[in-house]
Amino acid sequence: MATIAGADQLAGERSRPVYTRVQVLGLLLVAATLLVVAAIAIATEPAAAGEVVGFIGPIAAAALLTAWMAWRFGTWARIIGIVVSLGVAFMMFWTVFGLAAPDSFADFVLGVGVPTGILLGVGGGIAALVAGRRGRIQAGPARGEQRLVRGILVVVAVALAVSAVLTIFGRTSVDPALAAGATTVDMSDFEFVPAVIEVDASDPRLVVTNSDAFLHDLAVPALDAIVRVTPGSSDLLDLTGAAPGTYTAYCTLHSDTRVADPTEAGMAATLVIR
Ligand SMILES: [Cu+2]
Repeated sequence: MATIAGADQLAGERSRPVYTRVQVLGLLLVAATLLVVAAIAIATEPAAAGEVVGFIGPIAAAALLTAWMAWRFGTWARIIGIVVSLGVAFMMFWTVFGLAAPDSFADFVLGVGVPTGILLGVGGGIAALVAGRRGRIQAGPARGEQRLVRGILVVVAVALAVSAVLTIFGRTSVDPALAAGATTVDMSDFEFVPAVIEVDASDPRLVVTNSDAFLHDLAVPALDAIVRVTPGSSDLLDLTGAAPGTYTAYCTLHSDTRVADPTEAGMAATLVIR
């Protein structure tokens, strides 16, 4: 009897419902994406890295653990895989906006990897549960499933390669002749430097440089002005004609523009036009 039970167990380990592979791939894609972005953050934003890794690390660990469980165990582990995927979707829904920024590699990696991983984690999990109930079990990878997995990985790899090229070769700088006399603002470690930007009303032009690996912008909603600056780029924001006064400048991607106080709003600064 013991031998038969052992053989059953062995068979159970080797054969899984079809689409289990897809769910595991989804969870691994989420984890891999987050680890890549954590590595970029550690390498390029030392001051902000702790915060980024503190947020990303536990989610990546949960995705990895769940991927292993969905691979190793049965129905309950696939349900946990679906729940964890939905949890990641809830916490990281904003990553999808990165799809709009192929010229900012770190943002685009998140935009491609996390939503794709979530879709596969949920979709693959549900399909595996249904297949398991219908007794559609396989010992090795089914051909259709294998093709799907390979196709997704190729599309992701091509998209990331294009993004890397756009990020590196799409960098912009401001002509030194145009930059002469303008006020410089740096975006570094998810902060504006200086935190109080002072300009003269006679020449309120800003040369805004993004020193981070993530996309930023500088927006002054009260003046209806915005400039988007990709990683490693500099761009000019011309505020000529703006009335003297004190304004709040935001990175709309990393702040709450409804908060007027720049010290409370996230990535924001005070702009003084004299
Ligand atoms: Cu920003």
